[in-house]
Amino acid sequence: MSLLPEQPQDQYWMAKALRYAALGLGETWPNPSVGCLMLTVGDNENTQFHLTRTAAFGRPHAEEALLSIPSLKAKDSTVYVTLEPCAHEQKNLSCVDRLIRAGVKRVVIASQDPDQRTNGIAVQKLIEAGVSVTVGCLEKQANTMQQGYIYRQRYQRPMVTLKTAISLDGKTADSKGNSQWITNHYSRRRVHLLRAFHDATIVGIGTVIKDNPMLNCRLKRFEHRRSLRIVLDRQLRLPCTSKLAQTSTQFPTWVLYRYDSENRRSQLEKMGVEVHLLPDMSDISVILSYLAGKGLTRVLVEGGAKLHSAFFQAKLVDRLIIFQAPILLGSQGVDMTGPELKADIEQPYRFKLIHTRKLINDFYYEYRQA
Ligand code: AOF
Ligand code: ZN
Repeated sequence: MSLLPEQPQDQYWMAKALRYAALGLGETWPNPSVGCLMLTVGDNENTQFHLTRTAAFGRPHAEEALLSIPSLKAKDSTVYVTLEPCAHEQKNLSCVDRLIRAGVKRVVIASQDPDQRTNGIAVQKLIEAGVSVTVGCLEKQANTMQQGYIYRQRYQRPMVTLKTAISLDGKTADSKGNSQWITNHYSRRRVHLLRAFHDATIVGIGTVIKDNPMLNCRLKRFEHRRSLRIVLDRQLRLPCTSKLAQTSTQFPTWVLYRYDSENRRSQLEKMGVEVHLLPDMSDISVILSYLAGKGLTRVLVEGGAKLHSAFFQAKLVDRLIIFQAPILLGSQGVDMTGPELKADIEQPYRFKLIHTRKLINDFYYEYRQA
């Protein structure tokens, strides 16, 4: 296999494709959100670029969408893709065959596809067809952007983001359990964005009973997003009067449960809630592998303390996002984790700070597992 080195402008174009692909996160599962950018030469010799990404629900793929642009002059073009083009044929041609058939001259790939039906095969096919191929352009950035998809392929689990809003003294609610207004408007908008860019938001049933949350994204321009809302509810206690149950035909809602109560199950199903019986709910990794089996690639965990503890304890928090407000809630307030989480200074749960942002009076902190 003979790969060619990067050229001077490659990173510039690939960065554009990556930024565009990132906008599709949360709506393409079970597929990755792939970005595809093609450089063509226009009538007056000027360079033009065309940019597509994987469509909502995963089809059409980015390359297919790009190659169906009317009057596109794909012959002898250069194509940038954030993931190796697929090599498996289903009803239609695979993306790699489409690119070859279109006569593209060069393909620059950020990252190889961990899907065994494609891994390395597409690269080989392109080379054999006489296309110049470069692999690894902005690979690290691509792997971060596509982490959810890569984790589902490699580890059979989605990538996990845990988000919480705390006071200066680390409390998520006051002594009465009130938590609605800890952080400001800007922080809350960011939370809505986070929901939109994840495939699902997960909460424990305790949080649903206490806060009666909606867990959807209510930002203009993102209202069409339909991220799943998932409740971990061992005993199927989700009230039919909860906002989640009441709005489940509008915003897809799943309940994962362990102990059947036929009456409650059929009531919830009639309302539009999807119920999933799991043989074991004590182990977070079992739950995550079940969700990966259903196609989920990125999940957002939003409380409560008990669920946070379980995710931390299982070392299954890939990304931790904290919004911190400049208030004190006192020692009677609710902690971010429950008493189940045991740690000490010799062996703390450690994270690496990768991003901070000031949101007027609040702070946004983003960590990765160290
Ligand atoms: C591409 N371009 O935009 C995406 C790709 O179920 P299917 O047939 O849609 O195939 C899913 C696989 O396609 C997925 O595992 C990954 O290998 C690839 N995704 N490939 O060429 C795209 N989204
Ligand atoms: Zn494809």
